Amino acid sequence: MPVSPRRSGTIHSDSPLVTPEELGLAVRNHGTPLEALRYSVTPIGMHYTLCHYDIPDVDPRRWSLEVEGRVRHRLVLSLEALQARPTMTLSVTLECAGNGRALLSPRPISQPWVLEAVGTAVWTGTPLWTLLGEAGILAGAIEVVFTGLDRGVRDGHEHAYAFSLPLGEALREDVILAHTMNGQPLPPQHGFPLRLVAPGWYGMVSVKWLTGITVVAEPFRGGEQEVYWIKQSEEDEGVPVTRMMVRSLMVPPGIPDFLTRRRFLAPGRHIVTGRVWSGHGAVRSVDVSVDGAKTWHPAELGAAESPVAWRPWSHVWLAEPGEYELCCRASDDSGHTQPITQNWNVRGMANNAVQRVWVSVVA
Ligand SMILES: Nc1nc2c(c(=O)[nH]1)N[C@H]1C(S)=C(S)[C@@H](COP(=O)(O)O)O[C@H]1N2
Ligand SMILES: [Mo]
Repeated sequence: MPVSPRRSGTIHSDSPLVTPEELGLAVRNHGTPLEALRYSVTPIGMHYTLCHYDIPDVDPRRWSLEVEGRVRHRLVLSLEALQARPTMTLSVTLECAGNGRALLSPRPISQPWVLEAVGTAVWTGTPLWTLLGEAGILAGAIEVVFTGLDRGVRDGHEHAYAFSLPLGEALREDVILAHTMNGQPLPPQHGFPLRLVAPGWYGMVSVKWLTGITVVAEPFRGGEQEVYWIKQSEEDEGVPVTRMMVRSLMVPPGIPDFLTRRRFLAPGRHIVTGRVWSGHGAVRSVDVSVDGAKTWHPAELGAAESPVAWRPWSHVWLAEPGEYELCCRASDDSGHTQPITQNWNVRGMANNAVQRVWVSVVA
């Protein structure tokens, strides 16, 4: 019995074999290959993508964005009107809250991310706070709900993809209504013609195919919001998934075995490289281990393209013949350090445990 019976929520599996449903999701939603961590800006097509339902077919001439709810003036904007507004451009690292989920045991059955659900793009669009300012926020407003054009069914309920931000977070100067990704119109899978980009937060709130912005006076519990809770059990009240936990990843060194991805490397001096980011403040350090997280060596940190984009790191490794388990571990200014073992939770959210890469150094 690989799959445990469904109680009220998420199904889990102790089996190393993925289910046909997980395979179906994995082929629709691809990750960023880890060797692409070499690019400070992930090329379009290599950037991970997650679409819960189907990618909607959007006619940009008929599409519009509506701003409504607890606002003085309801606004309806065409794509042309949005493109004509003042723009900002920012490099932003987005990570899916489910990144690392498939490494948990038992594994929550959902999109089976290993470690590749992260990427950095240069987003251009109009700052959200200016639009909310024009609409005029009324007293009592506490959250802003973002609704996409895509619809689906979850636990028997049909709904549009929607997610909210607390009002204060929505009014931050770096939140973008983006129509351009890496200098090109948004590709269909990344939200054409318009998406939200909320830097520092896990990806679920950066709503694609955005069509509605609703300012509300009650906590929003619709759309996908209920899914994004960190709970120890189905009965646990839990805490909402919000900003990205600190994480570092390395480009696996050497060359891989086709199936196992175990690495092979010649002895000598190697520069191990990777990227590091956090949604909870500046990154403080990255450490590298070659003995499976027993001993650590500080890595060198490079500069980020923006305060909300990942930073490069590197570490010189004098590799002698033998078997190694490489790990990287980061800390941020909020006092968080990546855990060495998994922090399990029911839905497999925000698992930022250290990456492990097995390397054979052979002449
Ligand atoms: N409308 C809509 N927006 C969405 C999603 C979705 O399925 N529908 N997926 C979310 C999730 S879970 C993530 S991690 C990011 C992924 O963005 P990307 O596909 O551009 O990398 O988009 C978010 N925005
Ligand atoms: Mo996600």
